Amino acid sequence: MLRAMAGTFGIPPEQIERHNAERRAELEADHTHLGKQLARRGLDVERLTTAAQRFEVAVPSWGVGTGGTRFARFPGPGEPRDVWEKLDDCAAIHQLGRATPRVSLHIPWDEPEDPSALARFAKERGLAFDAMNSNTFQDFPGAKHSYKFGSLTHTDAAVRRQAIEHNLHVIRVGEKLGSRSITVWIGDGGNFPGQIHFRAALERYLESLRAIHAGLPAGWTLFLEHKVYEPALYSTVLNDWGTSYWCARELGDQVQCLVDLGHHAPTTNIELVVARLIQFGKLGGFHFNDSKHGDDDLDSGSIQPFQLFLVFNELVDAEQSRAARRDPRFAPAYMLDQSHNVTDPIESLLASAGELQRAFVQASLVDRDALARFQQSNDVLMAHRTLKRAFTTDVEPILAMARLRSGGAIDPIGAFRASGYRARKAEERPAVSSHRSGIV
Ligand SMILES: [Mn+2]
Repeated sequence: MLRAMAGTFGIPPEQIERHNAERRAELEADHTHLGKQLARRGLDVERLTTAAQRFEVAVPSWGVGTGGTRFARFPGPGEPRDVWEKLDDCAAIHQLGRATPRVSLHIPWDEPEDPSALARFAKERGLAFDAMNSNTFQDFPGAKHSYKFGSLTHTDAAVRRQAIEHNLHVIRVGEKLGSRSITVWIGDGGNFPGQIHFRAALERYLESLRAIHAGLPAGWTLFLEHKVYEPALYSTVLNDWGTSYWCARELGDQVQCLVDLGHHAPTTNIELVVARLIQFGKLGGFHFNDSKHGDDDLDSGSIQPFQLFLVFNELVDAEQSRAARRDPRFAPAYMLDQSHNVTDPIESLLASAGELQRAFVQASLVDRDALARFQQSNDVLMAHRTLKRAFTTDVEPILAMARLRSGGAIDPIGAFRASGYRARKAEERPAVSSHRSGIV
């Protein structure tokens, strides 16, 4: 269904200007004060504010709909019913937060009938497309073969061929949208010991990925996303970063590893995984979220903000010491991958983009010369405190000033609530009975 541009889209700019006018003087005072404090530490608040303005993370098309658990889903009023309405919500998020100019599409959940029309629609709203996501972890109407026992690693070559063809189709759609990458996550694995021959399944994975890789356009990147468990509960085929690294290396330069924070065992040291992949030249991107117990898909920075900071500490360190990395093109793709079950998805995505930006700016405060000296002299406590000093600095005035200077809202969630956007959408978008939703 090609929906005309019915109704109004976005937040009226004069509302954002009014919101900012009421807060600008206090923000300027806070920003100036923080600038003086940081100057005493040899840091330039203007440089940090500019860096915060440049920070970008993609939002997932499926993230603007209410998520759900395997038990229930509680839809919110005015939630988007199709990909056009999802882009409207993504545009509102970017309008207020100014950190999310790209959308990551999931095919076939958000399959556009006319990709060129969707690309124009997005451009009119100041948006572009990030990595494409293929889905071979569930069956869709009309499919000849079922993925019940696997997709790219299925024992039957015909099922593998169908899954390969789907990925090639997703790449073709992505080309029309201006995307430059595809993320492949599969649900393949086993629920019972003995069900799957571990090594044979991984060989089949590589063989299928080689076929997808052969159809990858020049300039594109293929991201491999690993996951330790779920939906397969005993074993998964691409279970961890080491396996992902080995496969990416086997497949070639256009293939990189993608780290979804929720796809690890609860005690995994994720910042160490990040450092390893940087060192080996294979860190391609992230799916950001947070968790307490497993793949919880909670909002980024909501449970373990220090872990998020430590991940960005590795990223900023790598950015600042180019010689330490093998890959000179180092520019990992950032995307949020969360499920919003009990909050307004727009508010959660605004908050999460802000949390990533915060972790990035805090990591930029780390005194790296001092840290290197403390590490060299084995001054453990001071090395740790050097990181903690950056982590405990309140950089909110930098984030708010970055938003203001980029044309966004000083307090994006406050501005969103005051705008009446959700109530307006609830009138324009009567609820539909069934709604595709999910999270990978
Ligand atoms: Mn993911």
